[in-house]
Amino acid sequence: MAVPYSRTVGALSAAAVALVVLSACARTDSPASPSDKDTGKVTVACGATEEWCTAMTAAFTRKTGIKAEYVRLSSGEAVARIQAGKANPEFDVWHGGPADGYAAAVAQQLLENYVSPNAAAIPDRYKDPAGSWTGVYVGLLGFCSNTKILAEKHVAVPQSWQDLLNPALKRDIGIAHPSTSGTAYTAMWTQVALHHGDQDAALGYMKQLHPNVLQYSKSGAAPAQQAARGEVGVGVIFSHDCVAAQEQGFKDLTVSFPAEGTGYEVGGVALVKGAHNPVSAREYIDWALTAEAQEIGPAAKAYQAPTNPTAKVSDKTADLSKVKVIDYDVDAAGKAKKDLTKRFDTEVASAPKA
Ligand code: S7P
Repeated sequence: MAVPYSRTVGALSAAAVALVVLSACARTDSPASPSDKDTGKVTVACGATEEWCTAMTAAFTRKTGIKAEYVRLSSGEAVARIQAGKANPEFDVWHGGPADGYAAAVAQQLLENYVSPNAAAIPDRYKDPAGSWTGVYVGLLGFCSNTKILAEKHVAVPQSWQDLLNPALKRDIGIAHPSTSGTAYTAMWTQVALHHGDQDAALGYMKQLHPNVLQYSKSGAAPAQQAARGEVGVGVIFSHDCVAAQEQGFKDLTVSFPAEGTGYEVGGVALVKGAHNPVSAREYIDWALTAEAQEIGPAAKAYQAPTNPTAKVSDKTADLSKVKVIDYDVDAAGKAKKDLTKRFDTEVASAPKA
């Protein structure tokens, strides 16, 4: 039987009202309120590659008509910039970069909770239940080796954290500085986890590694380029950044993972406290959690695993189930970040100058 038009419209309207109510209920924190001012644009502190940040902000604008700008910042820089703008925020959203940086920002009250209705699709292990950050991708820490350089030194591709301490690798390792780089802090916290929470022992490992480090870069992905150019034999980076460098034509690069277990990142997205454009910012966050947004990565040579289980996964993305990972406590890592990086600055190496 044909359903009368008025009943169809009535049913649709009721469904629409229910959807609005449901979505309002889902936004348990920080709902858009009539007092929310918004100029219809969004400024993003973006923690991944320039190419990814450009692709993401452009796609968001295409989808919503909301103008989006970004500034690419390493994790420590993002926290410092958001902190510096606390009274008059420069950014509306932080997107990309390991979630422990977000947890560190929460400790400084720099983020506002926002539970996006789309966060329901994201597995619990990839989001803060209160909505201070929500995961958009997962990346594995690994070793990016230049096989030609290692062969010249008669050193095998490293298969463990212990292998990196080989004296034959003196000044032959590239790693970023944990004060500026979220990647390097992931490496630092991985040591804490591997040493059962003993921060002294973790710093002890970093001190042992120090003579093998050529230099501490500001940004986490830089050691992929150092390894690609043959300046170092091994870069300690997120494995997808090594894959991206291989794609640029650096065929001597190879990825390996440490047998003891490796750390991983959950790349986040979050609303900046006091954002000037909170309505557009929430819309950006909602969008960043969709499969559509998370499928953009590979087109920008970014091969992290999406957190949205319905997003297609690139065949260049590492299979998380095949790599031994440590139990990475994002919250604990974030809370410890300020003190631990300060200790690294004084006990191991000072942070790189801008
Ligand atoms: O290149 C993509 C990516 O590895 O960049 C972020 C990485 O931590 C670089 O930022 P830092 O300079 O702070 O280390 C990751 O979130 C992302 O997967």
